[in-house]
Amino acid sequence: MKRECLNVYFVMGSVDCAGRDPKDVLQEAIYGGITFFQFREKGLGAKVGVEKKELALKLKEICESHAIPFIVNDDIDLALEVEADGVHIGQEDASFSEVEERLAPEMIIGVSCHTVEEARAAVNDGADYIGVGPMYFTTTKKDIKEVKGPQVIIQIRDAGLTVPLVGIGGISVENTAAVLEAGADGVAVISAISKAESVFEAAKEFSRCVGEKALFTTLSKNNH
Ligand code: TZP
Ligand code: MG
Repeated sequence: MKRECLNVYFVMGSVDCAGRDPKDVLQEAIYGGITFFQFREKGLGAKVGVEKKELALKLKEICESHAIPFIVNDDIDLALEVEADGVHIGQEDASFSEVEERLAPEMIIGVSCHTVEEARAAVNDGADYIGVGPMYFTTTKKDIKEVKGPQVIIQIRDAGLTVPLVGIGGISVENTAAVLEAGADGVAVISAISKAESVFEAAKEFSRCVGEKALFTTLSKNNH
């Protein structure tokens, strides 16, 4: 996969939308410039069964009509049923080999990593991209591991791992530059977009931030 796809990776489920319709939230985020989407239907009040599948299908349709990849968090059955573009798994979810075996070969597999060792293992397994965090404190995920900060991304890059990578956890427009400067290709964001007063403006701001960084990197490469 192209690493630019990961520039602004929006992650969301119905409970993250501050009472708004997730379809509207996703649509606005797409208009604002997100580049990747993960359906993460988790937490208190999250939809299950048929309702979860119906929502997944609607969100997938919105993504599809804007050529935004649609990834399902930790639910291989659902990903297959709705013909998602891929699956995202955490360290406590199904094993990489099980996921790989069940998915079609072209489907994307993303893995959450917290350390250099986990990142190396994910790369050896064949992960298409990794999500690294939590970068900063967050209340969105209840069982977060120790806050790592952008430092862990620096360590992963220093270890020679060039895998497409996003930082996740407590990411805001203000701290995006630090995450990118550490070596991330993009940022994965839930609440700073899904709960923003204007989802459109928030997504647009992230998109501008990541775009500026990309431009700066290209210019400095060309000057050296
Ligand atoms: N994985 C690590 S932190 C996190 C996930 C899913 C939550 C990120 O949410 P927010 O609102 O962007 O901090
Ligand atoms: Mg998980």
